[in-house]
Amino acid sequence: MERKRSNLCVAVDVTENVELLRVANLVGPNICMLKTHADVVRDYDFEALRAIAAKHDFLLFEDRKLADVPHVVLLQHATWADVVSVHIVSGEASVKALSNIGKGAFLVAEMSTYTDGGTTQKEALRIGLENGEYVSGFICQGRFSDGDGFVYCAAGVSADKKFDGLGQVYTHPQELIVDRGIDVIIVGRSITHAKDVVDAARYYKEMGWLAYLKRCKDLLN
Ligand code: S5P
Repeated sequence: MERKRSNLCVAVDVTENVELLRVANLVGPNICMLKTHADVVRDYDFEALRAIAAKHDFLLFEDRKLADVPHVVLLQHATWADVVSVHIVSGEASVKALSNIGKGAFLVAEMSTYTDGGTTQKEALRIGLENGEYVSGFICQGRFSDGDGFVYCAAGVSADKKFDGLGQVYTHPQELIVDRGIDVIIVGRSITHAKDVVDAARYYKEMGWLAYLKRCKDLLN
């Protein structure tokens, strides 16, 4: 994040590999991380994507949302990714099993479409603290712990939309970062479906980073 002065992750939800690589090249200079759903991409070529990630210096986050028993999540795991998302619905055993083969994980503690009022956050934090070498942070809608070294990431982010008509709920980047203590914003269609993808990525990168610096400054005062 510091190296690129960016706390922007772009969610590239497309079905063609050539389109994924095209968008990755366009947004690459402005992002710290790119999020994929590789299972929806036809002819997915992780080596080509890894080369673009190396060129533009960003991490690959495969949003697999692993949620099964240890034996199965070990088969499903995306070893090419720097970080994967993991649900905690099957308990700590699956996270522990993954920690033996994975590089990093974001535990899903809350979603943009649904919150259970904090129960899952509490359990995610407990599992995160127990498995701190593997768990890098959380997917959530707001920070729920301080001083633990975890990265708090939020999706369902847009500066101009509130809903997508299918159940997605959007929150403004400044509210998430300044008011709710989020570190990394995950922006999808507000960038990938913009008229000018490069301009949109630059816009969210600047807004996100300024909001992050403001929060850091507020913390020092
Ligand atoms: O709470 C969440 C967590 C995630 S990872 N809500 C989400 O929407 N996501 C993901 O972020 C979702 O899987 C999709 O890839 C992206 C949101 O895309 P957008 O086009 O709605 O911004």
